[in-house]
Amino acid sequence: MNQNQNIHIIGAATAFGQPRLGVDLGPDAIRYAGIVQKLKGLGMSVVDRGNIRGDFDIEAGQETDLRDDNLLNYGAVKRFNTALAAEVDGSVVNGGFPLILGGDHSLAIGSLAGLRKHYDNLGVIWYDAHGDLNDSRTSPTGNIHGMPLGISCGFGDQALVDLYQEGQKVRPENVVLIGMRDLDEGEKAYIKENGILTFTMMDIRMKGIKAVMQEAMEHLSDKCDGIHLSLDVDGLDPLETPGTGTPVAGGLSLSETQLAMQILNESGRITSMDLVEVNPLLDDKNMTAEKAVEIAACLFGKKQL
Ligand code: NNH
Ligand code: MN
Ligand code: MN
Ligand code: MN
Repeated sequence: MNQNQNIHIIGAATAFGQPRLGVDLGPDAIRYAGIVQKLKGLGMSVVDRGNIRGDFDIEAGQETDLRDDNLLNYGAVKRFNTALAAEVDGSVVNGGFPLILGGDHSLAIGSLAGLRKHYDNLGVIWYDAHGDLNDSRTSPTGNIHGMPLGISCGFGDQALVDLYQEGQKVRPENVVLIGMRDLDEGEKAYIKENGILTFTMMDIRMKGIKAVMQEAMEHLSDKCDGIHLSLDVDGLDPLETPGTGTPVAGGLSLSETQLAMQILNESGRITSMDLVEVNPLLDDKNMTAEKAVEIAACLFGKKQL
C-alpha cells in the first residue's frame, strides 16, 4: 500500500451479530497469530488501538434476545457499532489506515458509518461467501451479521441505517461482491434490482481471480474517493479457514486470496479493511487467525520472492 502505511488496528470484539460465542475473541486470536510484528516487518507503522467490547456480559453469557421483528441482539449491535464508528472516524482523522479485526460481520455497520464522514463515494469490496444483504424480513436467521451491507446501502431497520450519520453510507453501484455461493432469495433479488457487480464462485472458476479483481478495481477506481475491503474469512474454503461460524464449501483458496490481495496492494487504492468472522473456539490451533495474518500481510505488500 503506497499511500498510507500508518495502520491503526481496531479490535471489534463483537459476537452480537450471530449466536455463537467465541467470535468476539477473534481480534486477540489474530494478535496472537502475530499481526503487529508481521505488518511492522513489512515496513509499516502499526498502532494497536485496543478492543471495543460493547456491553458483553461474560458471566451471564451472551443475552440472545431475538426481537419479534427478527433482529437478534438489536440494542447491543446498535450500541457496539456506534462506538466502533466513532473509533474508525477518529482513526481516519488521525491519518490512519483503519484495520478492523472482528468479530462478527455486523461490525461493518460501524466501520462503514465511521468511514462515511470522510468519503462521499466510498467503494466497497465484499469478499465473503455471503452477500450480507438481508433485512429483518428476508433474513432466514435474524442474525444481523447477515445484514450489514444491506443496512449500509440504506436497506433495513431505520435506526441502523441512520447510525452515526443519517442515511445511506454506501451506494449499491459502488459495491462489488466476490466469492458468493450462499445467497438467500431476498439477497438475490436485491442484487438484481440494484445491479450490484457480483462475482460468484462459478464466475471466479470461469474467469480466474486475477481477472475478477481487475474488473472489480476497474468498476470502482475512477468514481470512488476511497475503497474499503470487507473480508469475511468464510469467503475462503473451510479447509483453509475452518474457525468461522458459518462455513460454506467450495470457496476461495488461500493462494487465490493472496493473489487477490497482491492485486489490491498494487492498485494502491485500498483505504481501510475489515478482517472478520475469525472464531478461535471453532478452530484447530488458531489456523484461521494465522491465515488472516497472511491475508493482511499480502494486502500490505508481502511478496513470495
Ligand atoms: N445469509 C445468512 C444469514 O443472513 C448467513 C450469514 N452469515 C455470514 N455472513 N457469515 O457473511 O443469516
Ligand atoms: Mn460470510
Ligand atoms: Mn444459507
Ligand atoms: Mn459476512
